[in-house]
Amino acid sequence: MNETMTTWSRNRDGTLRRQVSRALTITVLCVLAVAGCRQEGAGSSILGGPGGKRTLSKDERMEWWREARFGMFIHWGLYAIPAGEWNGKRIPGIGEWIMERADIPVSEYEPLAKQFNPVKFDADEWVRIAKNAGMKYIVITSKHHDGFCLWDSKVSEYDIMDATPFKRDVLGELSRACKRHGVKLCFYHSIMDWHHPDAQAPFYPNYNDRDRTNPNFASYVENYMKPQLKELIDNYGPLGVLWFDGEWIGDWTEPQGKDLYNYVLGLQPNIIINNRVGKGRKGMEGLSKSEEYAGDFGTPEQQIPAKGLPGVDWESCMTMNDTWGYKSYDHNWKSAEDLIRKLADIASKGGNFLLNVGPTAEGLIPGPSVERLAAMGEWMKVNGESIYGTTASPLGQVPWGRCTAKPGKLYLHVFDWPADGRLEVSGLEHEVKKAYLLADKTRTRLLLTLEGRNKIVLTLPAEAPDRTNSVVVLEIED
Ligand code: H79
Repeated sequence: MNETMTTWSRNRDGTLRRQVSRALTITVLCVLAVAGCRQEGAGSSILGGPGGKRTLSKDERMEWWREARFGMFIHWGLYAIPAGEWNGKRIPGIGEWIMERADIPVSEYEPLAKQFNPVKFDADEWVRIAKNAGMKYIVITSKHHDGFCLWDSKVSEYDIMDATPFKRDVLGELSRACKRHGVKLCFYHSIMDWHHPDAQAPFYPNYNDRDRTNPNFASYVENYMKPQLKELIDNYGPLGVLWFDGEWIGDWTEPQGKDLYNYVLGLQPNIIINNRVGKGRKGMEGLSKSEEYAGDFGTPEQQIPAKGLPGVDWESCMTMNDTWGYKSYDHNWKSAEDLIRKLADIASKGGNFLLNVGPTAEGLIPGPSVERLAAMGEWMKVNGESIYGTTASPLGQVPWGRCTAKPGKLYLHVFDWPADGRLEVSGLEHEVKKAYLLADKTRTRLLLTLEGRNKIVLTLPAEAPDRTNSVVVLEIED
C-alpha cells in the first residue's frame, strides 16, 4: 500500500503549500527531474497559489533580480576569529579557507566556536549599510566550506546556537531586519563540508582533494544538507536566492545538481538558484557551459566578463580587498572610484554586482568597507536610475566609459570627461530626441549635433558633475 497523505498549509506570503508524505514527494521529484530543470517559458514549478497548479516562468522568477543589479555578499563565520593567522603565522590566501590552507584538523578548528561571541553584531545596521549603498539584496553564508552554521540547525550542533556563547539566531535577526528595510535575503550554502564526517572531513589534510570521494556522501546529502536547506527556506524565507558553492568536489554530479535544483524549487517555487548547484560552471569565469546544466544564472568570481552578454543572466561576485572572510592584515582595498566604475561596467554588460564584506569576529563590517559603500550610495542616489533595471549596452564598447539601456533611454556613463566638451556617440540605431545630465534635476537640454546617420556629438559643460562617472541620459525613439 502506498500510504500518502496530502495536507495544505499557508506559506508566509499567503500562498498555499501542499505537504505530502515521503512516497508522494519522491514521485513529484521524479516527475520534475524527468521534465528537466531548465524550463524557460514553460515554468519551473508545479506548486503555487490558491486554486491549484500555477507555474512560474524563469522570467517571472528573475524579474526582481534583473531589476536589482546590485547586492551585498557577506562572508561571516568562525574564520573571522583567526582572521588570517594560525599559530602566530600569517596564512596566505583567502581568509575563509584557513582551515584548509593551514591544515587545521577538525578537532582544532571546531573549538573556535567557543570563542565566537560577536556582541557588536547589529542586523539592522548591516542591512542599513547595504541599503544606503543602493544594494537590493544580501547573500550571507548560512554555511561555508568549514561547515559552521549561522542558524540553529536541528540536524547539527555545530551552529551559532548550540556551539557558541553568543546564542543568538543571526539569520533570524537578519531575516527580520531585511523584511523591515525591504531588502531581499539570500543564502550562500556550501555543498562541500570540511566538518561533516560523511562529506570531506575525512580528507584532512587535503579537504579540497577533488580526486577523493566519501562512500557516505549520499547520506550527508539526504540527511543533512537537504534538511538544512528546508530549515532555511521554511524558517527564514521566502528567500531571494540560494547561492551554492563547492560543487567541484569529486562526489558531486550534474544529476545530483538537477535533483537539488528541483528540490529547492519544490520548497519555494519563486526562488532563484545559481549555476554552482550543478557542474556546468566554466571555472572562475563562472558562466555555464550550456543550457543543459542546472542553474538560473552564471557566477563569474573576482572578474567581469570582457564583453556584454545580452540575454544571459550572470552576476560577478567580488571582494573589496583580497579576501572574502575577514583578515586583519589585508589592507589592499579597491578604491570607491574603481568600485563605482565596476558597477557601471557590469551593468553595461547585462550583469549584477555582488560585492563582498567580511565582518569581524566582533560583528562589525570593517570601516574601509563601510566608507566605500557609503561613497557608492552617494553615487547611486543621483545615478541609480542608470543601473537599476537596465540591460546591456546596445552600442558595444565606447571609448569614454560605458553605456546602459532601458526602453526609450540610453545612459552614457562618462568616465573620461572630455576636456574640449565634445562627446562623440557612435553606433546609434534610433533617433535621439533629447540629452541631459542625470545629475541635473532641471533636465536642461544638452546641445546635440548629428554627424552622419548613426553618430551624434554632445556639447558638455566644462565641469563633470561627478569626477568618477557622470551619466548623460539620451531619450531615444523606441
Ligand atoms: O566563498 C568564496 C570563496 O571561498 C569560494 N567562492 C567565493 C564566493 C571559493 N572557493 N574556491 N575558490 C574560491 C577558489 C578555488 C578554486 C578551485 Fe576550482 C576549486 C580550483 C579548483 C577547485 C573551481 C573549480 C575553480 C576551478 C575549478
